[in-house]
Amino acid sequence: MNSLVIQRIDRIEMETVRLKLASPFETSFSVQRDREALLLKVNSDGVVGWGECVAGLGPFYSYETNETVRHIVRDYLIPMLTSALPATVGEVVAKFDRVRGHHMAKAMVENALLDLAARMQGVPLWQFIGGKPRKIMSGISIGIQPEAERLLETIGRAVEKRYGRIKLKIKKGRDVEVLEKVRKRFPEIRLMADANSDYSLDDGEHLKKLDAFRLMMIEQPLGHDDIYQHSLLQRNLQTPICLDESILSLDDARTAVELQSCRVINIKQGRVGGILNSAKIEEFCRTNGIPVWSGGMLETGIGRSFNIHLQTLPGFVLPGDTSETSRYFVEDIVEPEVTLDEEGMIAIPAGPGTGVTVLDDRLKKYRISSDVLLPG
Ligand code: OSB
Ligand code: MG
Repeated sequence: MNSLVIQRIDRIEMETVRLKLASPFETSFSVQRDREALLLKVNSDGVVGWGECVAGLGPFYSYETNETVRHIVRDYLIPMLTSALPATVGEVVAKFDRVRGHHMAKAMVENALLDLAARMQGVPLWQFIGGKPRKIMSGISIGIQPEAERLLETIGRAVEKRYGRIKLKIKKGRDVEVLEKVRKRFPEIRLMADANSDYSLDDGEHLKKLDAFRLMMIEQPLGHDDIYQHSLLQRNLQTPICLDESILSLDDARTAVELQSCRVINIKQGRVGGILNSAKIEEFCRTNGIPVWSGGMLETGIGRSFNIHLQTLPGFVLPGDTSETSRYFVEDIVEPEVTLDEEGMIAIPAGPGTGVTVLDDRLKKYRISSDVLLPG
């Protein structure tokens, strides 16, 4: 890990933007029509770094919300950051350990500092975190659709685009019949399902029916904070379980692997407290034969760029939830857009830091609030 020391931070701003989603995104826990994203802009000696928070408006995926993140960042993390300097990003993040939980808040600050430090050094983020330059595989996460025919059309377009795997959101009552239709129409695609904790152990017999559909994995079928019950379910399922919500740290990953609660882990850098923690989990999983992939949270181009750089680490051997920009938003706030090449792969944005540029006019157009945190 890179040891560049950040001497001082001159200015920190927290912004909120609201972007319209290209289409509503329905999961077992909510229907989302737009994305309200919290952004952090840090400035040191004229160099600017950006971070993005993956939290949502309400506490439905995790207990963190944009409002809890504003509070934790403003009242705890920024004071800890400024009193830690001069320091490396790793040293700053270590200070944040004193705050329990609130990983999404920590990740946003860490992201901005990593972007800043990599730009100060003039190197791309992948290099700064010890990755290898390579194209990134791309997967797509499709929300629950009101009509099966619409879903089949959407999958058809994704297959044409050459997405590396298709993930379908499922919930009770919207699972077996849907997957049956999809498998019938698309016998060969790499397919998986994400339940976002909609089931319980009592549904074990029902979930066994999913084994018939040759899914790559089923993501987070049981409790959002459960690891143990997933181990009981995994014993009776052929389909590999992938954990998302319940892996908040390296210790959680260790527990899950030890208990054999899953055979795959979804690493969302925001959920585990940032890129540095993600790299630790990636290394642990790689040395223990657990494939990982990078989850998404409908991030803008800022957050998405961190997910792209993260996937240059060697343990990311499965396509993640990193899709084309146009799949998410009518209009994004950064350049360049994420697009798939003819092979369905994503190129790492070139240039120092994340390599993406936040467009000032777009920021102004979509900004709903802005707060100067430093000088305070
Ligand atoms: O469970 O992976 C999830 C989006 C919001 C909250 C939770 C999840 C998701 C997705 C979308 O599946 C992933 C993406 O950004 O493409
Ligand atoms: Mg998930």
